[in-house]
Amino acid sequence: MAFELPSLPYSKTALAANGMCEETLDLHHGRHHQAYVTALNGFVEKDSNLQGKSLEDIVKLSYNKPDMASVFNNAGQHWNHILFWQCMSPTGGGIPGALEKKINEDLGGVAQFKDAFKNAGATQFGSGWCWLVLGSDGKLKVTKTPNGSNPLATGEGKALLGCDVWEHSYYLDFRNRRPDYLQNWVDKIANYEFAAAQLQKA
Ligand code: MN3
Repeated sequence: MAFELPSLPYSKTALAANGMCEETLDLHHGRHHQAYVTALNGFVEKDSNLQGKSLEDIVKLSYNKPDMASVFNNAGQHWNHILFWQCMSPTGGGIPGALEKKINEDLGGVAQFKDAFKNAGATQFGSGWCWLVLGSDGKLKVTKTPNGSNPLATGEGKALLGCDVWEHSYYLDFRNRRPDYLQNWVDKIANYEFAAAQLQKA
């Protein structure tokens, strides 16, 4: 069973008013994410050890294995983008009470969380991701990973929210201004309802 590109949970124009234009979503979903899925399926086709494995299993078994770097990059990026589409919403930006309380307890407040998240994304040198993670100690933390890596692979915890800081994610809307993309993302695009639901399920 080949891996498939999931549909976006909103239309390609749905985030335009919030700072992510149709062309960004069209290219990012239809070209970039599709390319990771196609490449991953190509690797699975050629390697019987990968056949029948879940995406999560492939991410974990290929992590930090030099001879599986290409498999990991594409599997990680498929996993990351499946999450990323759900982490955005046309009605984003509002933080549900239960999540806000947890952010206040573990991260010192919403402003501190947003600063830490923006800083993680802005200081990820080159391509990568920044995350809001529920650690194994039960506390929220903000982390970053390079390229296609993620908290599932590193074992840092359960990802509640992930933001793509590869240039293809923001260049059409914000040019080279990654900090502005991140500010806009945490204020207007981030789907904290989804993050709260992930926290609830954990
Ligand atoms: Mn991307």
